[in-house]
Amino acid sequence: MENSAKAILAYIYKDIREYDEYYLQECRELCAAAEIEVIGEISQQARSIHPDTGFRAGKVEELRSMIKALEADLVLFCSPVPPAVIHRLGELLDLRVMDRTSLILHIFETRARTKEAKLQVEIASLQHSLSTITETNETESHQRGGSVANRGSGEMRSTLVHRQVENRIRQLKKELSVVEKDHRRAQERRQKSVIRRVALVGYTNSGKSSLMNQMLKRNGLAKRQVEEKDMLFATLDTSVRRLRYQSREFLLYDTVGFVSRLPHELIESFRTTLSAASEADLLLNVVDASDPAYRQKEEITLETLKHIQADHLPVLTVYNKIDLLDSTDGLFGLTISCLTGEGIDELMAQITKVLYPAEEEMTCFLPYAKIGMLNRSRSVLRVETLEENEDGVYVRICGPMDYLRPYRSYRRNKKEGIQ
Ligand SMILES: Nc1nc2c(ncn2[C@@H]2O[C@H](COP(=O)(O)OP(=O)(O)OP(=O)(O)O)[C@@H](O)[C@H]2O)c(=O)[nH]1
Ligand SMILES: [Mg+2]
Repeated sequence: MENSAKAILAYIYKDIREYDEYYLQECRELCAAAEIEVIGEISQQARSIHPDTGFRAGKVEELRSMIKALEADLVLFCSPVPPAVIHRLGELLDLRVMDRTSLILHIFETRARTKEAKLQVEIASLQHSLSTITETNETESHQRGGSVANRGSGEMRSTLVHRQVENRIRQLKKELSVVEKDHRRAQERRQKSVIRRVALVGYTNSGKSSLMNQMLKRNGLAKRQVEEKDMLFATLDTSVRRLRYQSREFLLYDTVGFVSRLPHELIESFRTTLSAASEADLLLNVVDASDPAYRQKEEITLETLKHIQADHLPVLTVYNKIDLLDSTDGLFGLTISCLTGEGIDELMAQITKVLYPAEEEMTCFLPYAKIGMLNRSRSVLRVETLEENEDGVYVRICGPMDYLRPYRSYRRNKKEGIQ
């Protein structure tokens, strides 16, 4: 799609209770992200969507005149309409008509930088076009009576296209599984290790990458910063960094942001990327508290977590961008600013408290042959004191009960050991 296309937003709703201004506003923001200029809007209240054109006949004529008067080169359907409607309305108006899913896919396409993200987006786009071809075929076949004898050459052609698209998807999935292999291996290694995992989730542009960068700075790892940018879907790939707070370690994952009703094709093909969130021990829901619609966006994140089967995980809600607020009254959660650094230390303390609850202390004597145990659990257990003698070391270790269990048989009071 050419940049700065001029679009008319189309919206159909059943009744006034279904009219969702927030949802429309989000569509306008998505257009801005795709550099599409919204030059007009048209909506209709209707009990059902017209099976051919979405809008009823009179509205279609109104839309036609609007297109002419405003010189629009695109109609974007914000409300869900069947792909066949998009297709036929486009033919009828002789203009590009697209749905919201295609718009989001287009934004992802322009943002994808790595091979993995590019493949994931291409698969999602092809899956979406496949559903369009299938549905358009089915509807047209139904309208013509559906028998094989009634199939026209157009339908045969689309069956062929359907097959070609399927083949291409198969080929791309193979390529993707090769690219993802390394990531999966690293992920499996991390799963086996005892180190805890924290994932940043939240609405797109809420400040997830900025938060990761703030935490990296506090760990003296400013060089390992990730890209933060004032744009929707700046991050499409997952980045992971090892962080430490008061000698407790955890892995922090920064990943793709959410919007409402994230297309299922994207969720499906970004499954490996999103697994960073669904397999974490703790999620940080980063909310842009300066956004008037922050409550809806907070909810959208929780909804999306359900879709990716991550809603059973513990979540800490983090209200970001408080430097833009006069007051933080009414925000029940952690309040931070990635711009000024306010609240970041408290957040890190809170993270480690959730990750490492119920800590215990134990003094043990470890013979030198067993000293490797300490290295293996170093990321979870803290060594408070360590004293060597000829046969081994006396250590006082501190950490979660579960992780201290293997040390029980070495438990020794220092006095006992000396005697
Ligand atoms: N004023 C202010 N701006 C912030 C703060 N945190 C982040 N930003 C800005 O918000 C914009 C988005 O930040 P990112 O960190 O890229 O947001 P994200 O959640 O990673 O976004 P996606 O990767 O696109 O989902 C950037 O322009 C940041 O500079 C903050 O605390 N205060
Ligand atoms: Mg980001």
